[in-house]
Amino acid sequence: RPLRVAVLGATGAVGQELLELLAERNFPVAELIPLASPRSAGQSLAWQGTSLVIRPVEASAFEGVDVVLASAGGSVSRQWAPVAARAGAVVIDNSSAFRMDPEVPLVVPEVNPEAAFAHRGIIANPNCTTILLTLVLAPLASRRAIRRVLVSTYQSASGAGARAMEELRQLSRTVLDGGEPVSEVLPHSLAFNLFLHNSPLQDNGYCEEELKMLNETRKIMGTPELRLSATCVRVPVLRAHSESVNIEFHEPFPVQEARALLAEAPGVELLENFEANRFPMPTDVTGRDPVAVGRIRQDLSDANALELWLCGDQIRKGAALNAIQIAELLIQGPAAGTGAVLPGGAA
Ligand code: A2P
Ligand code: 11C
Repeated sequence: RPLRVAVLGATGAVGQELLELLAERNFPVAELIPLASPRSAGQSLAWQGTSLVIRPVEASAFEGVDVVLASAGGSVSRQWAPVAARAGAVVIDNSSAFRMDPEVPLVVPEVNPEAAFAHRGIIANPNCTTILLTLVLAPLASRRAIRRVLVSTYQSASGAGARAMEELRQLSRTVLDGGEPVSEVLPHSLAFNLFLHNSPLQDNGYCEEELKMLNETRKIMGTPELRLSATCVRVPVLRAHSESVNIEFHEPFPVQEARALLAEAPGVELLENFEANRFPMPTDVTGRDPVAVGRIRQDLSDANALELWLCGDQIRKGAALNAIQIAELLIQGPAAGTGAVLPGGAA
């Protein structure tokens, strides 16, 4: 049956994409309820040829709601996700609030679909850089166990929200006009610049985003001992994240075999042309679903390691698309007997 769907944070970068994807994917929506802060409440929003009034978040907003797609930040989720779950909705939460809670599944549908069905009202949508990484690690790990991952990220402004994207446009104009760019959204101006990720630094010298990559990758892949070290960087790109990934196995992994696996992997697109020196770029994936991977090569310094490069749309697969795929998975139900879900399978 069609569902009553609330989008919490409907005016944000991810919220807007959620609305677009619900329409584009013909998600079975009986009623769409856009929720945002009191700043936006009362304003109207166009969706599927109708005009919807944005409502403020309050307990009554979740009555009779089947699915809440939440993307309004951690503190809003912490406050309202349990309220919505108690009201009987399934909350798919894009914030980091519940990701490491052992009772909350953390799901990338192509990687650990079966985990979704153990939910108790809240399912966490992973960090964007982590989603993109696991899509590429999982097919390789299914063939040979991973010993260690070293990853550097090149993260777009979209990861910091709609205001950061708008500010990148504005401050780029400021620089071109000879002015001094001053950021009000991020710690530094991103215009013609880059800086280490702006999440809080921990005592061990890593920032929160880097530790999310470690902890969330372990949980999604079901490998609590996985060794992974990340360096996360914010770059002046609008909405797609890139990652340079070094993956060490316990034995050599032939490049051709890895390439063939990734070419077939769900959610992944191989984009590599060594003759033309043409590999994934943020503009190749902007507004698109797959994670593009390329320049898969033998690590010259380690016979057991591969190097590769990937790009994925942070707002789509890194956030909104993954959340909607989780909701679609719940509608399909677990495939009988296996716990896995067949694409397009019926409940
Ligand atoms: P609003 O536009 O009313 O501020 P982004 O990540 O792109 O910055 O978007 C954040 C989203 O979260 C927006 O939709 C924003 O709504 C929403 N939001 C922020 N604070 C709250 C809050 N206290 N209650 C509900 N929604 C909020
Ligand atoms: C970024 N990945 O690009 C972050 C934003 O854990 O959901 C989202 C943080 C998260 O800055």
